[in-house]
Amino acid sequence: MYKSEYLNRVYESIVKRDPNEPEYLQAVREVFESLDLVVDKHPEWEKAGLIERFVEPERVLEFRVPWVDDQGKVQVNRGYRVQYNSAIGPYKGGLRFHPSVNLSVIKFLGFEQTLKNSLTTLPMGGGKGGSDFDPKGRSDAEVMRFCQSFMTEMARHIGQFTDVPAGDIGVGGREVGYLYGQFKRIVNRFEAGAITGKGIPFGGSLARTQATGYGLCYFASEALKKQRNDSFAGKKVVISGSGNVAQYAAEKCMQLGGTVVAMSDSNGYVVDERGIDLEKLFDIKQKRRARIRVYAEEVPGSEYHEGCKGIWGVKCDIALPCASQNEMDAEGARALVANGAMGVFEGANMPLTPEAIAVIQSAGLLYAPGKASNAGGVATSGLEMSQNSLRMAWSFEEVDQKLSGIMENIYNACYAASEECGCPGDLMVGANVAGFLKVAEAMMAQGVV
Ligand code: NDP
Ligand code: 2IT
Repeated sequence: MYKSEYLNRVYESIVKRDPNEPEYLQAVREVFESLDLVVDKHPEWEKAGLIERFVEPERVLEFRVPWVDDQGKVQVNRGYRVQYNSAIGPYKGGLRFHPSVNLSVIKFLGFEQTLKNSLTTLPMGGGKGGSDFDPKGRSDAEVMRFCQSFMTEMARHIGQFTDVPAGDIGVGGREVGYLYGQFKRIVNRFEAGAITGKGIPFGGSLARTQATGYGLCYFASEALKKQRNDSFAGKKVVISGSGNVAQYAAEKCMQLGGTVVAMSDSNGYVVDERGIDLEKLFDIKQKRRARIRVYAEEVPGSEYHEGCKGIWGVKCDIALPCASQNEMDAEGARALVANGAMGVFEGANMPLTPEAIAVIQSAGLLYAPGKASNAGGVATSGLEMSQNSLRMAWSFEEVDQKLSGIMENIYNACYAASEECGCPGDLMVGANVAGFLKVAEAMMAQGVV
């Protein structure tokens, strides 16, 4: 499969060991394809067992999360924390609460996070966690009891110098607040740097809420400018999802002169050719926690379509998949190409199947992998940790400016690595190689650990 015998051997060994982890194997395969271009230049890696160590998480925690629902019935969920790699800093990465969560999903996310965090230029290792708990339809009190139970176990494994969780799907400001409250109570310390995405009054950073979506648009703007001499101005944009990342990607897109014509949730999508009314969307999603269908019921001229995948058939110039893994397959990618789109930038983690990536890249569209283009969220989490250590709070503008600089640096690092690998503009290769080289250098320097 790969030119490198070493990579073939390592890949076979993980398939043998974890055959039932499709998402994890998918993420590894993509990165190995890129490493195949550089591994020959580093014979020292094989001797040091570097890649074998890299594909094995440092620690995997799996635990019971018992809690009592509003009817007084005991519920039991499964919790995870994968402490993936600490070569360049404490484990760092979000928590996902969604019924689809399993070990394969958390391992793929931890693996991607390690390379992403390396790209941010900040000193953060990689980790990810979560639970198969479904917050949908649960009362605030149930969500609080669940978070408290989850943290009662997780508290012993995290800390500002050890492992720093944050949000992801199903974990936003409300959940982080409950998690932090229970953590503080258990450790009897105000250790703000142990969790990021906190509320502003208790150590959160301004612009963290916006950071992933804004950062995605800053990254896309760099690619448009440098590779197409173009910008968001006048572009039609389709954004999947309508959660944290999608909402602020939409806001920044509009500020940059784009028109967001469609957005979705896990039930369906809305099309509004005049541009999505963000005030309405924020009200529906942030305040009412309602379905996106309500948008079409309340905004004349917009349409609702059941099912998510059809969203890629909505004509646009730029697509920003911001919902979940494997949400765009080859058929979706072909629809975008047929409609003349110019670029796809991932806000979600691994939203394109490998077949979809092949369709997009071979048609010559701009393509950026999530580990580069969605890194603004965790980068701003890193800035939150810095502020917590300094016991200071920076202004929104200061954080936003730093975020924009970081995204520009990530783009430049990915582009430079793509050139060095002989495929200029292949930002997937660039992100994988640039992210890995730094982790590899740190692991080599630290010996066999
Ligand atoms: P949210 O929970 O805020 O929103 C998730 C959105 O995606 C919702 O609209 C949800 O719809 C939809 N969705 C979730 N699962 C599926 C699915 N299986 N099929 C279709 N739609 C789905 O999460 P975020 O916005 O924070 O996260 C979105 C993506 O961005 C994830 O891939 C996450 O890993 C990634 N990411 C998040 C970062 C962050 O800082 N939050 C940073 C970097 C990446 P519904 O409400 O119906 O479930
Ligand atoms: O996938 C991601 O980068 C996140 N969910 C954000 C992680 C973080 O620690 O801010």
